[in-house]
Amino acid sequence: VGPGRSAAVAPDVHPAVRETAADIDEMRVRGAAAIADAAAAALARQAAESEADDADSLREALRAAARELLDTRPTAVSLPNALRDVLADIEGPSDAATLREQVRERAAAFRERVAEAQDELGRVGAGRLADGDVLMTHCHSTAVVACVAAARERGHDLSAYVTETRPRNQGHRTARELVDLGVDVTVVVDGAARHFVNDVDHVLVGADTVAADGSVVNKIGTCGLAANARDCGTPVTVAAGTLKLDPETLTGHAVEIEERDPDEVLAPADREAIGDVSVANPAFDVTPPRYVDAVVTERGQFPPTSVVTLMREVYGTDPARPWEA
Ligand code: RI2
Repeated sequence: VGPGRSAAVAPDVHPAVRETAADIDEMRVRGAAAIADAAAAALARQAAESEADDADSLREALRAAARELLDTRPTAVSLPNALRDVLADIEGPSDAATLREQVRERAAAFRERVAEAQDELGRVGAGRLADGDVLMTHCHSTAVVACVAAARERGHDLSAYVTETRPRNQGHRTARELVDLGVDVTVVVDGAARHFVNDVDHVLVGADTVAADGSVVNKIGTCGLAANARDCGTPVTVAAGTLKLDPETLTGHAVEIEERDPDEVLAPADREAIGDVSVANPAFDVTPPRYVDAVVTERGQFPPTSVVTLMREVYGTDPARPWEA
């Protein structure tokens, strides 16, 4: 039983929800946008196939499913934001059939909006890129790839330094996708970022969460990269749709940084060979707004100091927690 997971979990959590939660937990589904999409799809399945035959039991099953999903990765706010959206107004319906249909419709609309937002964000981000530009990126972000794809559609030639992104090497996926888009890619070890950042026109990264003060929570190593970029005068652009804005940070909530398995860093045999060491494996770090030039969203680009206004517009000031009874 993990944090927030009640020992009295409703028995009606659909196996597909448990599978999705395991996929997110073990990073077979990863990247904040993909996590949100998978969570919405799982809730729709829960609503459609739950055995509950009255609205109250269905509500309880949906909340239990939402809590299972939430218990997976604590940092990506796209997950609670997806649950907020799909489960909005679940208190309303008085019969199970109406509630089922409501959740199905909301999940479908949410998934469509997320896909459209990504395309729009790509167009906004492409506006910052010029023909011949050299980028540097870290980890794998579908939002970053969308910006590059839109720039390529405009006929811009681009090259990119892609960091491996230890310990899970998500940079390999970025490299493959950028090569498929016709970008001239150079893969570098994470420690080489400072060596090359002076030669690039933009650092372009994604985000897992953006806080109300414009701080950007992204893959570990992003803050060092952004600080180095600032030192060299290289602009830092963060591609992050409004799904990444954490409305709870408006009310002072801090973003929890996920700590992952030490085995991702050192295999048990290596650890044994080294001797008595601890391993720390935070998945994310926090880049302060002073290192960020622009946050690119589907609603346009913003300086990090304007994120708070956008956040209020999108989520209001009192974010719901529909997974709580
Ligand atoms: P999109 C990833 O985290 C990276 O930190 C990436 O920048 C971010 O999610 C956003 O990804 P992880 O899931 O939503 O690999 O832009 O730990 O795809």
